[in-house]
Amino acid sequence: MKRRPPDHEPHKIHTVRLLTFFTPEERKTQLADAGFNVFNLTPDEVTFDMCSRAVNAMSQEQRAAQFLGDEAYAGARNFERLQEVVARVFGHSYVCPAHNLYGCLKLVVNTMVPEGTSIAANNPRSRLDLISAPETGIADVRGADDEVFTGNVDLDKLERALESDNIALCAVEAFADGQHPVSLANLSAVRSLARRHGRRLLVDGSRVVENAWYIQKHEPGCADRPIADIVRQIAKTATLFMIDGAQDPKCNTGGIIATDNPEDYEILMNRVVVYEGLHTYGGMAGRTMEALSHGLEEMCDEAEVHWVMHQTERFTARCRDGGVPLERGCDGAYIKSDEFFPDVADNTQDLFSAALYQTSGVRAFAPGRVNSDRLVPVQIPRLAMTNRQLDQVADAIIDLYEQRGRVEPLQSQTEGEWRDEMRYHGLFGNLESFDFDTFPYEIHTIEEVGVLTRDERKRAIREAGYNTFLLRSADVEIDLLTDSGTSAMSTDQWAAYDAAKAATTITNAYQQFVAALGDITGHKHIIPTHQGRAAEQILSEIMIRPGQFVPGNMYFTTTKLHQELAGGVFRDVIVDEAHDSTSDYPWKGNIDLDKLEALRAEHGADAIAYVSFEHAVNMAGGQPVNMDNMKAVYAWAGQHGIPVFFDATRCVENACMIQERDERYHDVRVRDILREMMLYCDGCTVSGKKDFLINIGGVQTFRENDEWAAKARRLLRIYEGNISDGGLATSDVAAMALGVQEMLNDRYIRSRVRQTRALGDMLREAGVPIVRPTGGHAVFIDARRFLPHIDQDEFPAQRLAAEIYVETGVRAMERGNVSKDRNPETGENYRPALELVRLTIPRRVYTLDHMRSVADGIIRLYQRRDRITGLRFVYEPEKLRFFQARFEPVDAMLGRHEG
Ligand code: P61
Repeated sequence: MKRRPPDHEPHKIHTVRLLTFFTPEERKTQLADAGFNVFNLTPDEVTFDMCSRAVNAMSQEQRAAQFLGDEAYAGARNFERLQEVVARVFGHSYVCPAHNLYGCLKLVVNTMVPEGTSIAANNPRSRLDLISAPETGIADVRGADDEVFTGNVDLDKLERALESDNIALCAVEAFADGQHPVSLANLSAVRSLARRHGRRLLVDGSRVVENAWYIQKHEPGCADRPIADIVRQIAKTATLFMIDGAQDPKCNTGGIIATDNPEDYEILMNRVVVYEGLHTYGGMAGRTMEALSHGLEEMCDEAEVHWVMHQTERFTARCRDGGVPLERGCDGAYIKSDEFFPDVADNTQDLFSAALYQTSGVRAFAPGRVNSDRLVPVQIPRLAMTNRQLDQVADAIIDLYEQRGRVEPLQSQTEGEWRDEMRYHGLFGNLESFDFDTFPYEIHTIEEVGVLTRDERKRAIREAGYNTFLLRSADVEIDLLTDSGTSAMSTDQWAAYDAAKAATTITNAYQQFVAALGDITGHKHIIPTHQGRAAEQILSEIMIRPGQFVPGNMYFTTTKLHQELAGGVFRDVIVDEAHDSTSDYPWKGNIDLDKLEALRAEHGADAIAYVSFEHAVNMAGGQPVNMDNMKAVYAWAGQHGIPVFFDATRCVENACMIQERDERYHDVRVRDILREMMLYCDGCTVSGKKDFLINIGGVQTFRENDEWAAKARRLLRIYEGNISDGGLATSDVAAMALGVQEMLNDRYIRSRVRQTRALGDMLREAGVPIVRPTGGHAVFIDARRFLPHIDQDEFPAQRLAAEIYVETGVRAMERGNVSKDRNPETGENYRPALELVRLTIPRRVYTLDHMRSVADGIIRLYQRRDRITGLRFVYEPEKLRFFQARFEPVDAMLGRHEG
């Protein structure tokens, strides 16, 4: 089978870990303090840590497993599970646990390599020689013949060694030194030879998955075999199979030796108590065994393996194409530091590491002994980085290579055996810095997504009545239904979530939230609510007298509903450009002051409850309001004694678009822009589920007015919960207190807004009609122009959202005739000017590769658009019909044949 490289991650991001970027001066200081040895830098001083051991991203299930530790001393449930998984994944009946791979090696050497014997190994530089007794010999039996399987054993050499060298054990490393894979055929031949001589075959499978991928790709007859199958065969071929928990299984530590041989198991089990711990935990915490069990099963997932290896190949190719001297690695590019600095005699590995850190903040460290090697592995932490980040790390290396002549050699100040002991004197070469332009976070945990075939998706959407709200999340591959509550929280937020002390009184979390948001907004009253609509209900009840008008810059469903429930009458006062999907006007969220004034002139100021002023207007396409408009509206309202309330749900995106689009604000931090915006209102309602980077929460603020705040708190007590939480869990308040700070990182918010724009640009360049300019949170497709042959009463946007799902597995949301509903007086559909499909981008969840894949799918659909038909209702609810409505294609026959 010929496989195409995957075009995006086969998962989405569940949790992120924030990254720090440093100025060149900060890096120089930190490097000098570290004695020019990057080993001495803490992770907090590093932007990208290019290491593949113990820093991988886990699945959320694996992370959850870390909270399921049975920490009993003997016979923990976690060990029982580990045994079951080892039997399933490796086919071995016995498991000896150890604290990590070193523990595994020590046990084997200690029990199975008697003094005076030797080990035949395909990696003479593994730790075997260090762990073994001084007189133990290591026979290097690696062959040099095979171009791909460079880790293969030379069978003649092995045979000679077995006959003459008093060999106790044959040791084969899958992907020896991270560079040399072995073939299945070679491994079986080694096993036969070893068996014939009555010797054991020990396989180090810490990188068994990468090795299996090479076998699948290159070994004859293996192309159609699943990775899991190949892994199992490698493991079964070994008499003793060991694996480092912190490598392929993506744990932070742990290790096991698996075997089918009861005598060997007995030997190990009796010795493990000496060095590691009892035979049912072997130096691992119960939680580590649980996470390891999950990791062992997940590591064989076909899509995950192909993604990891695609990243490795892509990264290596980019470095190589940039001229950088390197060798292939199973997990990255291994830089030949001596060729990188041909004129430097000593310490070229540490010189490369120091110079790369100086120019970019990237750390690549070559562990081990001084002068034992010349390679510096630049390894990719499994699943933790995006392709864009990796491309830029490769570019940083290429950049350094181009200015290598300006790097000054290091003078060692210490005599050490190990590289972590070294300290140097250095001179900072006059080097140009590499500036990153990526997400300021790495992936901490990932989340599974639905993977259905096209036929399965056709069935799913039919069963969902052609309504994407009724699809199961498990059937969706890339979920662009909403950016509401779908953000990935950071590890800092999770830590705060976990540590928060719950109470029904004032809490620390509440105080932190009030302090943080008070500082950001300058508003006196900060009142948490369980989400946006709770704040909207409270505000509407306090501020609206029945019959009063509420002018707003386009409606939002819940906002308008609560205004109407309080007896208000909504009036749209947004600028006309907002209703024209083809207008490039940059401030389509602005309020038209003439429309406002006309309303006042006709009915009087007293007839206006307040101005409902939304940032980055959702229904208009995420379109921003400019600062002058906020000022002008507030000034006008002040003159007439009319309050102004922001719907600040997407205030940070709005601030970011002001920074980008208004040259007066190009050099102003988003935080300061937001602070100014917050002057021009009397308070805000916010759905925290968007910009605040949380999964649940909201807030009501008042800038100064104590009376309104007292009324709001009274209603909060009645409808929602405590004044300190608005009905939220204390933990969620704690997460929100951090979210409001993280949202103001300029690098983050710019990458967010640019990601949305990138999707818009890809679609626009291919001719797909979208609302222009692209706003902050979503790309809106103009369904009337995409499907001009479908009448609006046959719901082109609804049908388009359904077809996008069938074509791509992407879930979008209708924002058109179905959402707008019927006019209660005439019973006719409103047929709004904007008949849109919204592709909404969750925060910190998807990458540029996901966006490219979404665009490619929609462009494919656009090419066959004239074969798409409309829909008719088969079920139409009375209120907010878009949530539950069901449809069928108007031409059912045609519908069945489509695509
Ligand atoms: C959304 F189809 N938005 O965009 P709550 N104001 C604004 C919002 O965007 C908003 C709320 C208030 C959603 C969720 C959603 O008909 C729908 O925290 C500008 O959801 O209560 C929510 O905040 C309400 C989608 C809401 C809908 C209602 O996807």
